[in-house]
Amino acid sequence: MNKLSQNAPAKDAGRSKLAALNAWVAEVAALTRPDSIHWCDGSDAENDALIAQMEADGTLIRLNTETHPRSWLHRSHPDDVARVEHLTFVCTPQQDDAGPNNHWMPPADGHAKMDALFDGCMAGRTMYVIPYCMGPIDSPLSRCGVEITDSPYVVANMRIMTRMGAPSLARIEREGSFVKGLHSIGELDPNRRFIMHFPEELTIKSYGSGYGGNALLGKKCHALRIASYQAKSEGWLAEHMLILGLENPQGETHYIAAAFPSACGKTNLAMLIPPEGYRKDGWKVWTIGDDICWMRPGADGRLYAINPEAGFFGVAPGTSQTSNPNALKTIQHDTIFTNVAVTGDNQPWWEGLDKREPAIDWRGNDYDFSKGTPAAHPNSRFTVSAKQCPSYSPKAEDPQGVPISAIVFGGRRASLVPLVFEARDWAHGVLVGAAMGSETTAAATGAVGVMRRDPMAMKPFCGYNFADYFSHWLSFDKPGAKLPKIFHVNWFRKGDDGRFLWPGFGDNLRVLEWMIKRVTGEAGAQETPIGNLPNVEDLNVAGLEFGNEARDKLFGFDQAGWRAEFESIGEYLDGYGPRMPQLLRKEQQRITEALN
Ligand code: TSX
Ligand code: MN
Repeated sequence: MNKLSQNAPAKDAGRSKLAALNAWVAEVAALTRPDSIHWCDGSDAENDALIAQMEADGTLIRLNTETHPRSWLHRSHPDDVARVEHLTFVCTPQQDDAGPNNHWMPPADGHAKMDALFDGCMAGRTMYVIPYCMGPIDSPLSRCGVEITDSPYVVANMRIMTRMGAPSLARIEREGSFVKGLHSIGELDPNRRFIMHFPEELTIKSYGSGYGGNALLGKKCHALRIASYQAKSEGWLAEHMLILGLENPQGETHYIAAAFPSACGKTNLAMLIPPEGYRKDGWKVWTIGDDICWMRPGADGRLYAINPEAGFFGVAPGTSQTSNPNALKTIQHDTIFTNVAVTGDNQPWWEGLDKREPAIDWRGNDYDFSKGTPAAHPNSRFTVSAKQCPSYSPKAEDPQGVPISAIVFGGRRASLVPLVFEARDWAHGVLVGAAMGSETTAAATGAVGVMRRDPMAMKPFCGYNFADYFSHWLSFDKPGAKLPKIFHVNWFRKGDDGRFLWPGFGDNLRVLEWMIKRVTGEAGAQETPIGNLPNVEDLNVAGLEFGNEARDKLFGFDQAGWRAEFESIGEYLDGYGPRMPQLLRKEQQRITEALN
């Protein structure tokens, strides 16, 4: 190493709880052989210097300073634009512990494979040591990690997405334990790209990608895969859920956590603006988080939740003044855009934003409208601090977390599944989550309209066997527990003519209102074998007009269709083998019988 290690903890830290961290950093440096080591303190000065360096070398391009102050465009390698599920592994000693829902490798093989790739990979580069905290820095629900990376773009993003720097290092020194994440962009060769998790060692190794979910290790790798594993042994839940607060005209706020597979508008729901009539009456929606929720039972038996993230890493395409005005306000300044297009006057642009014409596409080429390909990459992103969101809840920083009144599962289903139903009890709700499915959109796969099951929207993110995960969920139902009610929603039901039957967006508040009124005992429902459905009069539909078809399909129950669905659910659950909890299978059988 030809440069001093900047900002490194004092030498006497060797005798403190930072000894393990210092030893690991030294071990990684010996393997990857960087020119210098920079310990990130999270300060403005540090960020300014990194940004200036990235602007100078072209990693970041400054956007229009009048319309988007202090905002930047990053163009990733064109082969490195999304998470790589087929290269993502969970390395547990027993394959059964990773389960059929994960790619698996024995830990020793995983380490050997990764260490060979990391050997000397940081030569000529700076190695950044990023201490971070997932969750409010003073919350008992929060957990710390340290990411080592050779990407300054990762540092700038981690600074927005986590509580990064000196306060986190201090917490690590107090607690001693932290998740170790090692990342290198490597050669960006898709054939030499892996993301490996070692849950028992609280370790992540990611090589060959600079893209968000593969490189910002605090997010999917730590806060979902590693945390879900920790949560199982420690009695809590790490979930792929948004969290919002719904304030009624009496000033009472109920908190809702909701899991949806991709392309269902999680960020839009988290930042929902109530319809005008509701706003006039005093209803408000508060955003706590748009992607990840950590919850655990409190002393009163309720589940208390925090958002472990400090920012939004949101999909840009489709974000507009009609779909999400709060997101647009959030990203007006101090935002990093990745793989979006730009207009002639250097403003960020993406499909669905507005009617302007982009000038340059996400690869940096002149945009050619006649080719028919999108100007922004379909998975292009914004990275922005949650504090910039107009609806950001002050409770998001509360170390105690917020009590959850309702858990919502959902999917994109053109047929069969009604607008909303309520699970009868916790075990039924767990089945509803386990059976979740969604139809693919062009953005995800190219094959449109194919139903994929994605239990609790955790298929790519659960760090252990799904059968054990369902058992863990079921285990929360015990004496003294005051669990939230569980619901299922479908904003995407279509009529025979292929048109969406529910207006969605702000009008989804009507559905949230019904849920909360079910929780407080103020709203009615009709009992059916699949759960409790609102009668049309139980849901406030004032100002909306529905024909008979819409009424039937949004609020009705198709017995024959559900019989077939429950057969398919049974087969799906059997695929998880003998570890599958009997209670879930019994629940599936009970409903199947009621349907016959
Ligand atoms: O995010 C969505 N939500 C949740 C909003 C709080 N989207 C966008 C999905 C892609 C990410 C929706 N799309 C929703 C929805 O509730 N509903 C729909 C389907 C839909 C699309 C357009 C219209 C109505 C429904 N109406 C018009 O275009 C006029
Ligand atoms: Mn997500």
